[in-house]
Amino acid sequence: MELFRLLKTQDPEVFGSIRREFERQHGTLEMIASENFASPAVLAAMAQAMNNKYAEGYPGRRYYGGCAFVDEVENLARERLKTLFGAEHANVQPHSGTQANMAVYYGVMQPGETILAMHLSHGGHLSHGSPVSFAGTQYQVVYYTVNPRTERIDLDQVRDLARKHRPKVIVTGYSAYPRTIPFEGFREIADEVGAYLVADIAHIAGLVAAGVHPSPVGIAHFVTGTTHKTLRGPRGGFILSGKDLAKVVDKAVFPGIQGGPFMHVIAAKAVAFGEALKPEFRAYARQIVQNARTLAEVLMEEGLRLVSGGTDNHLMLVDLRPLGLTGKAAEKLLEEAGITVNKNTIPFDPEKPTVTSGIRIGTPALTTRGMKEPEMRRIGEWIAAILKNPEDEGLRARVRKEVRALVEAFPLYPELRKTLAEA
Ligand code: DSN
Repeated sequence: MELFRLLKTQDPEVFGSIRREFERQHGTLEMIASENFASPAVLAAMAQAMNNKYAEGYPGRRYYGGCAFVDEVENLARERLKTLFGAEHANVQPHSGTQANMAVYYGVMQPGETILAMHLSHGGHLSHGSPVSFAGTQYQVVYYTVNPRTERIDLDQVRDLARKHRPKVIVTGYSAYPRTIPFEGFREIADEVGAYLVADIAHIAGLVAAGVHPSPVGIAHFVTGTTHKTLRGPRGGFILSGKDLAKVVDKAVFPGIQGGPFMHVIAAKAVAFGEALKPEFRAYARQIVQNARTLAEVLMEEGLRLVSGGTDNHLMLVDLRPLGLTGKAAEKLLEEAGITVNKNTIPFDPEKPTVTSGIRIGTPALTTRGMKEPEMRRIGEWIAAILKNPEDEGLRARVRKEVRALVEAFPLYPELRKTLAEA
């Protein structure tokens, strides 16, 4: 790609960092549950002239001239997203999942009204009402938690809290919950107390699109999500709703909380939605879940404790307390061996969020590389061995070597990396 040569000539420092990041992604096992590898076509769609275009408003109703072609891509993105999820209305402008949630709250709530959401340390998200987020300072927040025995959502607790606090919005959908979400049960509770139900499918969007997780579309009033996790597109967000709430959504995104949309990213979203509509994507999403199940089985066979005893989706949470490790220490040990995960709180975690008692492990990115059950078995054994033997530096060095060999059998961005090397 000529573009890389141009960049190298003009700014060798930035070019160097980009090249090293490509090599890092190729050379390690990326198991952060929220990350993925967008296709070269998705990456290409962001490196183009639509970056330069202001297009406040919506297709056919812009506040700037010269929008004919950005209108084309935004219409494509909206139509493809609606088809993908069977939704009546789609807004593809949110810059992120947090912006998507912020827009929905802004659209239906006044400051000081109440959100009922899952506590952050039980799998929720900052934008669901953490005191350190806008959501926690603008709105009253009441938290539900997982059940301490099952470590799963407890709809009885959600119903009791909803009856007591009469929230304006109930949020379901999580960043660290390994089980299937009972969307219908949440909607019944929302209807009983007259609340709006928001389903944040940021993590599971690709699984929902492919039909390997139940869909909240047509159940929740609003469905928010991100495009870069299991959906494997550019970084960004989206909102789905029924036709009845289309105006609320669109006004809340622009002019409510955002200005000019990122049209180059919207072009890349259109490409990613097009990819997700292909039959291969369904097979990909099925494999993500099969890989997660296999990895969870191996970890448990090796004696590790998984929160809720396993997984139904793309991620799992390891409780490190029986091993005497913190999440912070485990993340570092695995990184030394070339395995990237993130420390994560577990339900009722006694540790601070910067330390934690758990790690979160996900399979979407490795599944994109083509890895399947045999690779998950090997990786699960490596992870367990490293966590059970934290003093063994030699073991980590040996696994690092094996990881290097494994990644060569599943090359990431081979053409792009070749072009970068030759630029
Ligand atoms: N940061 C994302 C995650 O890792 O789950 C959520 O926004």
